[in-house]
Amino acid sequence: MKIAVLGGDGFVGWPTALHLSDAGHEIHILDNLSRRWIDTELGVQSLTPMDSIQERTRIWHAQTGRRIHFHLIDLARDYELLKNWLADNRPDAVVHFAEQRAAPYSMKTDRHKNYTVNNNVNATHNLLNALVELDLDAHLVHLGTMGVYGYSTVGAAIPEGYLPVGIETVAGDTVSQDILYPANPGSIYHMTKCLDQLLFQFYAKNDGLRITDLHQGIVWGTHTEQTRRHEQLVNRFDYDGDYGTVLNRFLIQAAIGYPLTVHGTGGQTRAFIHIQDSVRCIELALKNPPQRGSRVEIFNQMTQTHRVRDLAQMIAGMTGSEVIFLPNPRKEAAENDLIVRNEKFKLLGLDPITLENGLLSEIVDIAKKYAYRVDRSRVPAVSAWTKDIAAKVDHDPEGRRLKSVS
Ligand code: USQ
Repeated sequence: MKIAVLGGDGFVGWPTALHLSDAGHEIHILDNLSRRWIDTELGVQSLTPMDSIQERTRIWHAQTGRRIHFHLIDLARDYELLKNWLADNRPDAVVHFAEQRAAPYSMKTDRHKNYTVNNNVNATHNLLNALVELDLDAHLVHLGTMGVYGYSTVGAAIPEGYLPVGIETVAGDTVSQDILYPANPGSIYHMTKCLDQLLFQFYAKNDGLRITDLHQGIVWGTHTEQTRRHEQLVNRFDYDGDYGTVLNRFLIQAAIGYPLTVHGTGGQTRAFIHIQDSVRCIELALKNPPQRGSRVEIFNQMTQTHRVRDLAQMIAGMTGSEVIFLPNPRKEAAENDLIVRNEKFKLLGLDPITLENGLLSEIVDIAKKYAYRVDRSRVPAVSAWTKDIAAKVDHDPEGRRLKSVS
């Protein structure tokens, strides 16, 4: 297949582009390189040394003989460029990662809220609009988030996208319907993915677009089979307070002798998936497109759930690190349970990678290898969800220590 990978320079986009290229597909990355600009804005860099996208694709070609093509396009702002590219290239499938993906970044200031909404919603809408305008029947696979559901704790399993409901009619009968699971976003970033869902629902219904939405959990790990092949194919690894996600942050913190930073009681339960499984799921989704005219296909792209404090204790047990409980900069439930249905990918053949000491140690080793690149002052998570919370959160991590356990 000819596949456009939108946002193919990012944390999941890059290993996906390599995985699909390795599987024999013709890959075109469309990216505005905004993630690299945001690193510059925040004064941080990936733990792993990343080459330019052109250099990365050159090395991939030298290693495998396969070409990955790169096109510098801003999907949210350059509608005509995007439309012309799609018209000229007519891909069979489009994988859409091209959104600002960090919840803390989206909550930093009013400017960051505006940027995240404008960028994410416009990128998605421009793409859908162009597909319709060009009569392009490409299968659209979008990377969504488990966060659209809001980590429900009602004691029932979260279904894969749709909730069967009974609605009482005026005649007193009960009519059954499947509705999108009620959206309950916890940040501006998560809210944009809820808005994406509605855009998809409309365009599938109105124009018959074939769309798959992947509700992904928190990704951990860094390498895939392809990124291991050469030092310069390495994936990015974020550890800073805005872009670093919880498990990867704990692993780098363990590697540099920084206390593991649990927010609140650490009773938050979240869904997780290894980066290798993430790219496999995208390939499985591409192989199983919905029929034209059918509703949006939704998968829960996660393999395990874990409580944040259990993860911290597990890594502390492996590495001897200290765990600290910090005032939570986010507005979120202090404790929640999370039961998630995820049979659909398993039925398609996914054999999940689970959290094991071996794998975690391997990542601590990567973290140790590049520990010299870490700026410790960028480790604290200081983006607060409300002005009230901001007033209470001391930005000095040592000063924020409430209670520590070893
Ligand atoms: N947390 C800590 N300590 C830290 C960092 C985070 O206790 O040092 C806690 C947070 O308060 C939160 C949980 O860990 O309760 C998860 O935070 P996270 O930063 O790992 O994940 P999140 O902000 O939810 O976002 C990430 C990705 C996002 C994706 C989402 C999937 O950045 O793109 O959509 O995970 S999900 O969480 O399932 O919504």
